[in-house]
Amino acid sequence: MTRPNEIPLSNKSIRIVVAGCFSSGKTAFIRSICEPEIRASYYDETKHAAFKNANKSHPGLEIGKVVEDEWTLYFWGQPGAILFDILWFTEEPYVIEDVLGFVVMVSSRMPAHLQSYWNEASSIIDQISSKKLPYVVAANYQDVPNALSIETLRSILKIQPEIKLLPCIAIQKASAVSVLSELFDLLPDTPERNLLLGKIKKF
Ligand SMILES: Nc1nc2c(ncn2[C@@H]2O[C@H](COP(=O)(O)OP(=O)(O)OP(=O)(O)O)[C@@H](O)[C@H]2O)c(=O)[nH]1
Ligand SMILES: [Mg+2]
Repeated sequence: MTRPNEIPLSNKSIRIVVAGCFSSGKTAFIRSICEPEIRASYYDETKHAAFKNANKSHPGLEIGKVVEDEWTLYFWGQPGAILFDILWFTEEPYVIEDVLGFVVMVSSRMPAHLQSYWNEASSIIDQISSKKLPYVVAANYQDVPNALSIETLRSILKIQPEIKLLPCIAIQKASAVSVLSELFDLLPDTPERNLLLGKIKKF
């Protein structure tokens, strides 16, 4: 299994997991980075009777892909449906095998059910931090009126000062790319990392 000191850049096939609560902007983030190459596997609730009464969360796993010279970057969107939590919150090593790191999306909008939403967001951050892999937290929806500030979100979600909590507008490619660059900045300073980081900044 890959560990932070053994980053799989030499594999040329890299997996980055984009996690977060319902509607935190995971799909927007992946689309911004991967368009037009996204290969998403959503179910369309309007066409599948089984999902007719589900909330608007995408129940499917989504995977975006960017090919950059000899590297292929895969972006795995954590399905919003609670049903899939086992994929990410299990101790089974295969789930994070070859994962380079995580981007955790949190919404900067005032949630309707404050405490439960923030509890869920905190729990996702806790789970991911326990994986001992690099991760950044993206404070998404920074463009909406009355977006919560980075400082406020840090305090509400009790995110330690050493963890990167970054302003994000996932529907804007430059913003999503900047968050991704910050994740790569956490990797060991090797020529391969620097080459790939240079390429990512030009996405
Ligand atoms: N204004 C604005 N809209 C955003 C931003 N990020 C996402 N959205 C929009 O918010 C809605 C929900 O975003 P998604 O990317 O679908 O959220 P998600 O986390 O994938 O949602 P689920 O998969 O259902 O859990 C979509 O209509 C997005 O276009 C943002 O930073 N600013
Ligand atoms: Mg989604």
